[in-house]
Amino acid sequence: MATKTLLVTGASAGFGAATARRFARAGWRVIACARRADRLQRLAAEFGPNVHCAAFDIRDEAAMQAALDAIPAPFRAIDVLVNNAGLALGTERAPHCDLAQWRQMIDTNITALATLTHRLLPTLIERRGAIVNISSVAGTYPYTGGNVYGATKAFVTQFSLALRCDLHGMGVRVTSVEPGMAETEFTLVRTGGDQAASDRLYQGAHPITGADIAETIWWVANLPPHLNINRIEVMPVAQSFAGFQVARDS
Ligand code: NDP
Ligand code: 8X3
Repeated sequence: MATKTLLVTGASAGFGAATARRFARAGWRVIACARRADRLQRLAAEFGPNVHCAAFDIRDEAAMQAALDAIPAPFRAIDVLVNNAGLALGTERAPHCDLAQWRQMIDTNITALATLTHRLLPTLIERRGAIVNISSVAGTYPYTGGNVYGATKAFVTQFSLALRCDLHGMGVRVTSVEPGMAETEFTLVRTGGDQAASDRLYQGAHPITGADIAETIWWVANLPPHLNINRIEVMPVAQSFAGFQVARDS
C-alpha cells in the first residue's frame, strides 16, 4: 500500500499530538502543525523523516500559506486533514467575558479552520481524502460559561455536515468528532494556566485521553472508502447531562 499523508493541526499537545503519533506509528507521513516548534521537533525526533513540522499561528493567514507552500514534495498529496487546533478561553458568564478572548476563539476555532479547509479542498478532492473536524459536545449542549466556545463548536459541527452536501459525489469523507471531557492542556489554557483548577476538574472522573480520541480519528479515517461517519459523540462514562435552570421572582 502506498504511504498516506495526514495533516493535523494542534499537534503540539493533547488530541493533535496523540493523533500525529497514532498515524506516524502506523507508517503514515505526518504534517504536524502548531505554534510551539520545540514540541513539533520532539515528534520529528521520535519518528524521523516521516514527520514534517510546520510551526505557525493558524490565525495568521500569510503564515499558513507560507507553511503550505513549504511542504516538501513527498508530503504534498494530503489524504486526511484533521482540523483539531482550537481552544476555550474563560468560564465566565457572557456579561463578564473578555471580548478579546471571544475573538481569539472565533479566529482560531472558526476562521482558521475554514481557511485551512478551503486551501486544502482541491488536494483532498483529488485524493478522494477525508476531513476530520474536532468539534465538541459543547456545540450541542449549552452550559453556563460555554457561550462563544460552544457556539464555535456548533459551527464546526454544522460546517462538517454542510461540507458533506457540497462534496457530494466526490468521494471525500467528512466527520465531526464531538468529544466530552478530556484531560489535555485544554483546561490549563482555558483558565490561563491554573494547574490546580485543571487537576480538580479531572480528578476521579476518568476523563477521555488524547489517545482515546486519536484512536477514534484513526478508526474514522481508515474505514472502507464507502463508509462515512457523519458525527461521533464521545464522552467519559462519568460525564452525563444536567437539567435546565429556572430564575424565579424573589
Ligand atoms: P490542547 O490545549 O492540549 O491542544 C490544543 C492545540 O491547539 C495545541 O497543539 C495548540 O498548539 C493548538 N493551537 C491553539 N491555538 C493555536 C493557534 N493560534 N495556532 C496554531 N495552533 C494552535 O487541547 P485539546 O487537545 O483538548 O484540544 C484540541 C481540540 O479538541 C480543540 O479544538 C478543542 O476545542 C477540542 N476539544 C477538547 C476537549 C477537551 O475536553 N479537552 C473536548 C472537546 C473538544 P500551540 O499552542 O503549540 O500553538
Ligand atoms: C470541551 C468539552 O465540556 O469542557 O470541548 O466544553 S467541554
